[in-house]
Amino acid sequence: MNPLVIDLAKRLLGQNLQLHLQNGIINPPDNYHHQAAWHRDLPYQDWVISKPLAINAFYCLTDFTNTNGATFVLPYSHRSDFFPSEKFVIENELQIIAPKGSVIFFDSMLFHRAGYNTSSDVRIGVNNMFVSPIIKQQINIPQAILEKYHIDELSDEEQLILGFKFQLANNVVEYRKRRTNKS
Ligand SMILES: O=C(O)CCC(=O)C(=O)O
Repeated sequence: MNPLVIDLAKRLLGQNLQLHLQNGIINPPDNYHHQAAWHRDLPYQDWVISKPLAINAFYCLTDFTNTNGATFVLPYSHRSDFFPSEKFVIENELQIIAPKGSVIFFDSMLFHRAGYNTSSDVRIGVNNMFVSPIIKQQINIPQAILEKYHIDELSDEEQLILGFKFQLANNVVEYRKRRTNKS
């Protein structure tokens, strides 16, 4: 809910957006990391779009250094509908060196990967992916939240970000009732 992050996400995605997923990154020394291959976070998509549909806010909980496997990105690759040549990758890949507490913000279609950790320390981060609500959540976050919280404990803004406002109607009547209430 960091207001700077939410504000930036809204500038890019519009006022209606939801959290698609959160994943923790634990990159231990001298270990293959399963995110070490180039990928987009809207996975397996070989198209591009003129405006972002999804944005990552990747919180660095430790320093991200050139020895502990800091994230590599391929600049501008979110604008390419195919994976670039090996030559392009070698010449353009960029490692994001960032101190603990930084947030790396990028279009989720940008090709990126974890680096190999040759240091003696674990690299840790939390990735938050925000999407236009036409993209569904990876898990049903509202349902998971309601196992612990009552909806009244959440502000309107929290309900929006967590996806409460974009749940599927269970049937046509429910859908029409929602539309009527809106108007
Ligand atoms: O470990 C990293 O720096 C990359 C993480 C990643 O690719 C992801 O969470 O999608």
